[in-house]
Amino acid sequence: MSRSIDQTSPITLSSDAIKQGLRTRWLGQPAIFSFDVVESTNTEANRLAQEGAPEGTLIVAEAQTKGRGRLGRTWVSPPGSGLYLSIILRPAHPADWLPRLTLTAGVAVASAIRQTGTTPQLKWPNDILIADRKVGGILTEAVFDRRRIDFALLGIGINVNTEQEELPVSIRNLATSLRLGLGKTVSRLHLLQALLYQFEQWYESLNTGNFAAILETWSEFDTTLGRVVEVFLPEKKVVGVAEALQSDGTLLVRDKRDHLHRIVAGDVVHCRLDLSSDLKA
Ligand code: BT5
Repeated sequence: MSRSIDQTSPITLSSDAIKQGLRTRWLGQPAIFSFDVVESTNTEANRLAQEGAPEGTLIVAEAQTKGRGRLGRTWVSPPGSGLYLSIILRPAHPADWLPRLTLTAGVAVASAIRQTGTTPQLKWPNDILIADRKVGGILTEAVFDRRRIDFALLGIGINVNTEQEELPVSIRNLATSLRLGLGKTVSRLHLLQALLYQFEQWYESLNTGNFAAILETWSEFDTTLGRVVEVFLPEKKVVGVAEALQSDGTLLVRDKRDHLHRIVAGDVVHCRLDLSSDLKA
């Protein structure tokens, strides 16, 4: 079902344009909200979900003025060159299921990007990279009713045709775009449609209990396992070798004292390999 994605489509991501050729069964089918500019598509999604918007509602924007990453960080969202979207989901699961959603979305994003002609890497838990530079990120947020998920907001940002100059100097050396990686313009519309199709398929695998298949595909794109990593947790920092993914998607990191740390969510920095000698010291 692989389809090449090139620039032959309209420039803007109107809901009509997105619907045409969209091959999903439910994702984007209840409604697509397409904005020129919003503070954050996740903020819009939250508002709509609070008002009762059903699972599969899609929010897309040409630009964000307060695009956000995790832990209050910013997602730089210049107009017209990237994809900025949020999907409303209503999974009937407890809170500790959410990390699986982030990994599932990573597999969907990576699979869709692969159709543009480049194979991206996934950095645990939420980064999409090309040649070790960040090309996209996933932000999973949720509202809970007691300990169960009332709704989840899956936010995805991808630098598609973004030029270096559109990114602040502070992240220029860490970030890239599909256009910069491939040397050609990519259709945001076709990439979005491919991504929605991929996500719907993988989300159904997740819901039918086939997370193992998702982890297996995640591992094909993985760039974290086997590396020396620093993991920043709220209360401490763990330095060690990223050894394995557990069946629930958590990361196992072995430190130099041979202790295994189970990382549920955290900020992971890939270290240069020469740090591994420190670990063995
Ligand atoms: C993420 O956070 O990577 C999640 C990004 C999710 C963005 C989408 S866009 C649609 C939806 N609506 C939103 O408001 N957000 C979601 P995190 O792992 O915390 O990474 C944030 C870091 O990535 C920043 O601190 C920068 O270092 C870097 N960064 C920011 N903008 C970037 C960009 N455009 N390209 C590459 N790196 C970027």
